[in-house]
Amino acid sequence: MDHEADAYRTDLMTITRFVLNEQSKYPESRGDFTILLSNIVLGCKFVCSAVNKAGLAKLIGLAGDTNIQGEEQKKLDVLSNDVFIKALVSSGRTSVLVSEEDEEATFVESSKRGKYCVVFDPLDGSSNIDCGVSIGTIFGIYTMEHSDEPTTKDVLKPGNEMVAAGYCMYGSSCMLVLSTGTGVHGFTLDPSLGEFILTHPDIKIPKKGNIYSVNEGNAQNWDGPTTKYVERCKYPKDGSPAKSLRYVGSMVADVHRTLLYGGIFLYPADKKSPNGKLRVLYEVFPMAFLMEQAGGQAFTGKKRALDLVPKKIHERSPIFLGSYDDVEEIKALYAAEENN
Ligand code: FDP
Repeated sequence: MDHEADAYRTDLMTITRFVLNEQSKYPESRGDFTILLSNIVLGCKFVCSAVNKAGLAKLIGLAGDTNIQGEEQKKLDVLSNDVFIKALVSSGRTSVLVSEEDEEATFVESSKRGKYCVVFDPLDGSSNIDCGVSIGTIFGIYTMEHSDEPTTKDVLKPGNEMVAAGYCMYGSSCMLVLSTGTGVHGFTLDPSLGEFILTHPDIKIPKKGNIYSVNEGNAQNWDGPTTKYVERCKYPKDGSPAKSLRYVGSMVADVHRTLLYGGIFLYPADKKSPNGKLRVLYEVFPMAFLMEQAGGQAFTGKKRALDLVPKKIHERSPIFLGSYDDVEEIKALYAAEENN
């Protein structure tokens, strides 16, 4: 009998146990982060279950539709947002929440406030919802360093000040990938237990990959360095094999594959969107944080992504992230252009 495999199957490292273990390394910790995270996990489980039965429950389609009972249907992303906002407020551990779904930040009422600020996209990849392709939730967490009235300044901070970031991917399995600043760890939802179990400890991105991921339909509007880089992916000059192209069009799915297999994910600026498409606070920063923690890099075309200081909560930025060597190559192309 394979005792080692048996021990693995019976000694289940749930995400809560994992975070409690981490917390025990900090004697001053009072468990606030564990409570916050368990509310995020609850939101992810709810969304996972809603995504799985979206077709059956008629959750797909536009908000404003009415169902057979004449009740208004909530679009899946609106519903997900409601669930996350309520879970985060009721945790009693948050003060400022920024969601992709809400134009304004949410300031938690004083009786329910806590020391964390959470920026999130409750359901990213909305164009893929109705056809059942992988979508996800992305989140980043900051701490408040004061006890004054919370403002948006508490989240308009560089990504390198985040204390944790992660995403949950609703795909062929439901996976939550988390970093609290000490590496990246992946947990897979066991639907029969209703628990996220550690399945991918200490994820490291390969130093170089053979996949590039970009919306090539925008190619006619790209700048010189991006055009040159993608050209090199297809026609390498050094005799190495061409890279494969993979593009789901859901950031979580594309970044997840990049993290596990290596390679590069690009959402560059183009003539139509000079600041790119993806949002700094709840797309670029969390994914850049995870990439760096896994040994990769994240670059905006000008600087390290985590060093950006956003001025608005829904600000956008170009982003190139993935394997260390692949990002190094695009950095060199932008540097060369700057020196011309
Ligand atoms: P979506 O528009 O479907 O919500 O920021 C949202 C996002 O998806 C990302 O998840 C994804 O990487 C990107 O936009 C896809 O954009 P394109 O359709 O322009 O390629």
